[in-house]
Amino acid sequence: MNAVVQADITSNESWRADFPALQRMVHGKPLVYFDTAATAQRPKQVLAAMDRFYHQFNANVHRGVHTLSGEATDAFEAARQTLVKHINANSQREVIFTRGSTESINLVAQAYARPLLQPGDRVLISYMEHHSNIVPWQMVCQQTGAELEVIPVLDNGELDLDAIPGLLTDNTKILALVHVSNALGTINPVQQICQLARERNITTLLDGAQAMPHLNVDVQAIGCDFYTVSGHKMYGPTGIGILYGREAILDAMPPWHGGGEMIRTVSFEKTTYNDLPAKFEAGTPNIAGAIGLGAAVSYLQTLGLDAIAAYEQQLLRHATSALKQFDGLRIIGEAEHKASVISFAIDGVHPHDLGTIVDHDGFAIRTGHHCAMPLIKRFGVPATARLSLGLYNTVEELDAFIPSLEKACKMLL
Ligand code: 7TS
Repeated sequence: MNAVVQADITSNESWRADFPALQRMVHGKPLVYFDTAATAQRPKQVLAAMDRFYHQFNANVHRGVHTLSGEATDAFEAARQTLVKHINANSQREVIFTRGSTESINLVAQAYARPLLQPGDRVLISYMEHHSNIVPWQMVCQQTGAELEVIPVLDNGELDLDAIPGLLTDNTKILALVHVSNALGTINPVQQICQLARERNITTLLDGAQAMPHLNVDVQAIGCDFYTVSGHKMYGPTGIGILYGREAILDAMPPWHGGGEMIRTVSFEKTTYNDLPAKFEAGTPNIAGAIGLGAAVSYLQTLGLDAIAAYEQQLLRHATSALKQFDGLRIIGEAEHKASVISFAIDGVHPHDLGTIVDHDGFAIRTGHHCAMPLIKRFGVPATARLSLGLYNTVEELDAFIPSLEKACKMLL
């Protein structure tokens, strides 16, 4: 390893110190948190921003003339503006606060796709989707008579890019694709794929839940129509995320949820709707969550996503080469472009048993199908164990994991 790489690897001590939860012990051992893809830990900057809201200016947004309501509204809208800039949306009208990627995808399926789709139309997804980018489309296909088509995945965990042009037919109306796979770590060439879809007038939605903590995302450069974000996977709070949508499309869509905030006038005869983004934000939003998400974005910007990505890539390489030494261990997903997620299976060892044993050594890993059942089945295993690494993990933690894994295998084999 050269000097530059060494310097990068040891540079995360100050980052790590920002995460209070990492100080705790589990079963008498220091916690090693390898489950960031399920949900990340939060830095104190995010916790402080949310705390400030509740301690100092807790009030509802967009509706009071009083001081606190004004302050809450300003902080809420400032958070939106932070996200607008971060993903390079055109304006605040293109950034809708939702509960996260799941809700964002359901919003598009019900408010955009449902009125559009006709029997015989097609929705194209891929084999590596999280259930939240499968089930909403199955539901809307059942509602409309449209059909679901699936892009295959190759043995190395990459999308079968050669298959895509043939699947973009005249009947294909929507392509919904994950940007970074939660189960394989694969980073898909979304810009190239969105270009192919755009040439055929196919609307594109990207599930960005796992991309946002690892990559600089520029929705205009990618050229997608919709992009979904989950705050809790990018060091922000749970229960908050966004839907990015191109303004012309959002404008033409009917609202999804009805209620306060999304209206301009209401009478029993007729309701008129508010402008974007309020049209899609019925009810009191997760104000503290939005403020926390804004703080998480600012935190990532301060560290720099390029620096984070470079550091995580070193962790990924280190973990991959250490795991490859293991007899009977198979890494599932070895795409050329990967985020710091490693799924593996060990002959004769059930991942759940493995996860339980290493937990006693303080290691939090995820085991199971990772809400991607068709994909895990495609690789011929019932489940995998997954290490998902964040900006706070270290080489020392990875090195400590290997003896724990060895111990678990000795007990289980
Ligand atoms: N899309 C991807 C790619 C995901 O990884 C997840 C959650 C979701 C969508 C859903 O996000 P939510 O914030 O709406 O829940 N993935 C995982 C995981 O890998 N382990 O637990 C949850």
